[in-house]
Amino acid sequence: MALRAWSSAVPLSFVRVNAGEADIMISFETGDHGDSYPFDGPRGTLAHAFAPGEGLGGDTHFDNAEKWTMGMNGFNLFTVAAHEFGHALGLAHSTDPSALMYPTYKYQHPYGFHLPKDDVKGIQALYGTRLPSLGCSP
Ligand SMILES: [Ca+2]
Ligand SMILES: [Zn+2]
Ligand SMILES: [Zn+2]
Repeated sequence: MALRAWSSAVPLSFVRVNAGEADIMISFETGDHGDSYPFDGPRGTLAHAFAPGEGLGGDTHFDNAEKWTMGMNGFNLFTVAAHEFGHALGLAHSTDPSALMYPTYKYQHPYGFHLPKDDVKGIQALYGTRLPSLGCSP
């Protein structure tokens, strides 16, 4: 669902893969987990994702020490996943506080979620737009 937030804005389709080599491999990790970015226990770093590329590229790790929830207590998995998948797709942080790619955790309601304008602009700059343009010249 967190990936669909992005794919609704760009011509990408995502396949959910649990084994083998996927473009975006998702896992929950504890402490030092072999990628030279050890997690730090509760709070602090919640997750990280690697920009697209070979090997670790696109992989997304969640800190197993956090209290992950589907609601507003602890850290909402949808919120953090949506942010991290932005990185996995190649986006950097935004300075726009309303953006999903703003570096501070802010609960996002998963249902009826729409990708904020700044993120749509960012992802479309990388992957193009989903809707064909009408071909009007400016
Ligand atoms: Ca942590
Ligand atoms: Zn990691
Ligand atoms: Zn981030």
